[in-house]
Amino acid sequence: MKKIAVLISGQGSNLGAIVRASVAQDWPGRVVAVVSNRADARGLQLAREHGIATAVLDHKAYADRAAFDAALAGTIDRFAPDLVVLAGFMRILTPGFVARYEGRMLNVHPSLLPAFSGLHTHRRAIEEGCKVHGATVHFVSAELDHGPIVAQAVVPVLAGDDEAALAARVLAAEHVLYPRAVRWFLEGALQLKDGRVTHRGHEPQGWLAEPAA
Ligand code: NHR
Ligand code: GAR
Repeated sequence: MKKIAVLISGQGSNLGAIVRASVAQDWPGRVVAVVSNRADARGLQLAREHGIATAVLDHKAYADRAAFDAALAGTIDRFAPDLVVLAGFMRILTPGFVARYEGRMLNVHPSLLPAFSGLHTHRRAIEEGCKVHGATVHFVSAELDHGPIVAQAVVPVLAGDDEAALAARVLAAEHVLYPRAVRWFLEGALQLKDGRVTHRGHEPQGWLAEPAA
């Protein structure tokens, strides 16, 4: 059984989607640890309810990013994960940290990369008059939100959408997208070559998200 460590900062709905899918679909891997930089992250409660080990490392308790990342790596490595999953994790990671987990760390970003890297993606997509928006799962590289793209889901931007409405539509799409991408990784279905990711079985890696029921 492969081991997954999930890093969170907030509600952990993507964590929940991954945990549920891993059990329901009997994946060859399970979430064994959830690490948060915030003690009040809702996702920690969810992890405890599933009997998953948790750890909290408050980034404000460390002198700088390098010190935080060193402590974070120490915590993660105690669980010897095969895969590190960022799920709403809000701290930029140092190149040293990223190198340690190269090719085995995924992130879900709430935009169709390379558009809108960074923060406030939904607000920016509305301001630009975009008609579609979405989410991207990518391998994490040292350059923020620029790692090799694994999968993308597209959602419409509807007239009258505010930031919250659009964020909710993207999040629902993430709950399908991210578990699928993580499963592909665990199955060994992903091939990373020359900065591009392909699915060995030629499954589509991008799609229009189903509208929520
Ligand atoms: N680290 C590296 N090196 N590369 C990536 O691709 C990363 C990463 C760390 C996090 C997630 C990312 C996202 O999906 C992610 C990808 C945080 C920020 C940010 O500005 C930006 C992008 C992402 C995560 N964080 C502020 C900081 O100073 C803090 C913001 C806050 O606490 O609210 O670290 O969007
Ligand atoms: C998700 O939309 C994720 O893409 C985004 O935060 C949300 C987390 O939701 N990530 C970032 O903005 C990273 N900077 P969750 O905690 O319920 O999974």
